[in-house]
Amino acid sequence: MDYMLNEDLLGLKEICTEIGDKYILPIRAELDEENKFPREIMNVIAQSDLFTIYIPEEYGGTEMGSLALAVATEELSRYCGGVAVSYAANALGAMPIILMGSEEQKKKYLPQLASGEKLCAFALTESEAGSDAGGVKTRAIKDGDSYILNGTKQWITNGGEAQIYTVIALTDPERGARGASAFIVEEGTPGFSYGKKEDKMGIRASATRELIFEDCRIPAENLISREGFGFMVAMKTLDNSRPGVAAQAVGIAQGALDEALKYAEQRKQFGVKINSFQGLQFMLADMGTQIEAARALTYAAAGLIDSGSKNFNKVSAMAKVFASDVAMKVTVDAVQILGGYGYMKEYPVEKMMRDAKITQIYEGTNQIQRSVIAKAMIKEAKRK
Ligand code: COS
Repeated sequence: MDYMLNEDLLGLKEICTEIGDKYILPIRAELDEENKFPREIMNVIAQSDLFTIYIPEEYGGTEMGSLALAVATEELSRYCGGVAVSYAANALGAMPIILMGSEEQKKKYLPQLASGEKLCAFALTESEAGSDAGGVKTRAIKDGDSYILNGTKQWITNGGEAQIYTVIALTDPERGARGASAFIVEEGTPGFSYGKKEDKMGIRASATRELIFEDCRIPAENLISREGFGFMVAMKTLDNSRPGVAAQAVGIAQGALDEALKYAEQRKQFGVKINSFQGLQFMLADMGTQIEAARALTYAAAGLIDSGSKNFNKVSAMAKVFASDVAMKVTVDAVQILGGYGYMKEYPVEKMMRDAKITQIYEGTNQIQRSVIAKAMIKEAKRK
């Protein structure tokens, strides 16, 4: 698929390959084992200007776009899904400001995020509001020139590591999803603290944590867009970020296929290399074909966003659902090809299998994606 990438994107991919070889590969097993956030790698990513690619030029970014973000996320994910999501979650967190923030908010926050001086996170999910994003309970009550936030956000990627949070809270609970609003909350604001850090099945290098707001007073100017626009901000953010999850899935799957190919070339049984067996060749062929198809759809979705189209939520969801299902299947097959060794922690494929699972769940479960896709298709059919 490299033919789909111009010189800039190939150069970007090469930078990520270098970061992967030099900084991620040697420590990915340790990060996984110890549930350790890759702070040093985030610094390297910042020095390599990778945080700039989704930020507009006038705010310190390089504005390379969604395809560039997908390429970088994919390549980092080939090495470690946990490191890659720690990177990509910054784009998710910054998206509400990029899409709907005021000029003042953009000027204040985006340059710090582009340089990597500060990390960012997006806080929508709560214990009772997962797929039902409109069911959030966190309250934001206007009090003079401030809003006072109360509530708990759950499973926030980069929680406790980021300094800037975009948070969805209800300003008008009577109106349900239409009463939600989006806010910027900075680390260190009195009344804002972190809850427990989660112990996860996969992507263990990434930090997943609760955010607790107890009478947390933030300036009214930290409201993104207008009161009542929070659900829309969240939906638009997710539409934009889902190709990133797809890219993560493609990268994880590619990493697993690379390992399976390497092993099948070295491993001998019955006196021959196991890649000479047709049964195994067919598995490899299907894995490769599925990955290329997922990659093509992911690049198409990201490319559609970059084209300026406003109508990408269906394709965005399609890429996410397809690529994540491929990643799950491919990583399970990679473990199968490595057999007993694949099941052991000495080999990286069991980690890749664990890392792949979340891509079917977060940023909207694959069941929700299918419902988004179907709704869009039915709407389109009615228009014809
Ligand atoms: N872009 C812009 N607006 C959107 C939208 C989108 N993608 N999707 C919905 N909306 C608008 C609708 O047009 C509707 O507006 P009005 O109230 O003005 O009519 C409003 O938002 C409510 O839409 P809807 O009735 O479809 O909302 P639902 O509660 O049925 O939920 C889903 C819609 C399921 C798609 C949404 O809740 C969702 O995406 N859930 C998954 C959330 C998620 O990804 N969570 C992961 C955590 S974040 S890492």
